[in-house]
Amino acid sequence: MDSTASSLLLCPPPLLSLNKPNATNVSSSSSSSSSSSSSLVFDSASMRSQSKIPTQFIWPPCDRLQRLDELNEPVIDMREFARGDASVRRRSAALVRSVCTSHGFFQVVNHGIDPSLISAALESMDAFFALPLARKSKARRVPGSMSGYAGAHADRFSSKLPWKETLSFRYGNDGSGRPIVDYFASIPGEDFARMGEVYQKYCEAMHGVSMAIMELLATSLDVERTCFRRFFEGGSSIMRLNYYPPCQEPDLTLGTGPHCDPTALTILYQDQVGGLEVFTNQKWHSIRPRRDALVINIGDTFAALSNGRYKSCLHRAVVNQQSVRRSLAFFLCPKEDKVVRPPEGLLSRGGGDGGCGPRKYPDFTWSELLEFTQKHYRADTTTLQAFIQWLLSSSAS
Ligand SMILES: O=C(O)CCC(=O)C(=O)O
Repeated sequence: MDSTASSLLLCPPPLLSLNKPNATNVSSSSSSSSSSSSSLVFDSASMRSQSKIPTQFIWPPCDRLQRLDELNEPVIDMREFARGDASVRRRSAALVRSVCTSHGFFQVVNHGIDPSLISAALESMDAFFALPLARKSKARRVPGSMSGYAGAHADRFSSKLPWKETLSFRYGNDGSGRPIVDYFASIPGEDFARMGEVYQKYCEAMHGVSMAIMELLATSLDVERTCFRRFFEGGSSIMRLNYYPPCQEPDLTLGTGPHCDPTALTILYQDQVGGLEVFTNQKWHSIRPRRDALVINIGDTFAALSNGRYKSCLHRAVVNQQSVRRSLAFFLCPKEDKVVRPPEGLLSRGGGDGGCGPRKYPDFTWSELLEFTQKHYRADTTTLQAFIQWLLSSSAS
């Protein structure tokens, strides 16, 4: 993220208390905090019968600034990259380098995912989110867990709530078992078992795409082709289904607030409704949905792996008055104890020859960043900077 741009156009992050373990931007005195006893219940069907949205969903004007243009970046053809000759591969890598140094967003086509698998994943979402609240609540996320159903994240926060429902679960690629099938089987009900099969296949497919993209990113940074693939071996990624109901006052709220993903790489499929926006050149830009494309966002962990050469993509999602919008987000994560450190090939080049100069971030483990975002900090536009300050202050004390 471009911090200059964000300080000009985005709400400044709340002041942090940086003493581990109490560092938080959601401290109990903050309006962002929530106690489970006072959680708002997000029942969008009944909320829609009211003319106004509850105040907890109203975002500050600086976060709601209108988008201006569409972002029309060229898309990357993954088949061409995989099968093309050296000059084709160089061209794709150069394109990726240019967008990742600028804003960290691109789209890929010919990614090899069967369109019927994407349709099945969207249909399963429809079936899940159409269930009565009491049934969905059987899968409710329990505090401290990454997995489960959440309405507007009202179990964690009490202001700037996103106008959406989510279902999240983990996908481990250590080759043991079928974790998503097992997760869905643990939620009572026949329908859930079928959904587990769909999302197991979907995550396996997304993991495959993410590894191909890691090769593309390695080529673009001119480091050993498989170094990032190997880095993510045995990791436990996160899948999130985002369901955005229509909203009677869409200009006052957001479906997903402005943030950079703390994870390494996000692969997002958005349906044809539209709503994803990316911040670059000091403006918000809409991303026109493409049926054939997957959206790729660089996340904070990859920004650190590239020693800050690549930007973590600052993005948000808006809602509308008429239609439900759905997105499928796969967040690639390394193994929790993996030390996040740029590859030697990048560091040894220093600032010249496409290198990236002195170290920009200290070593950290993915579990430290995950814990920071789960327990101490609500992911926003400056998560990585806040995390590094927290890490440094805690190691100094
Ligand atoms: O729905 C979208 O387009 C964006 C979702 C997103 O940013 C997220 O789930 O973190």
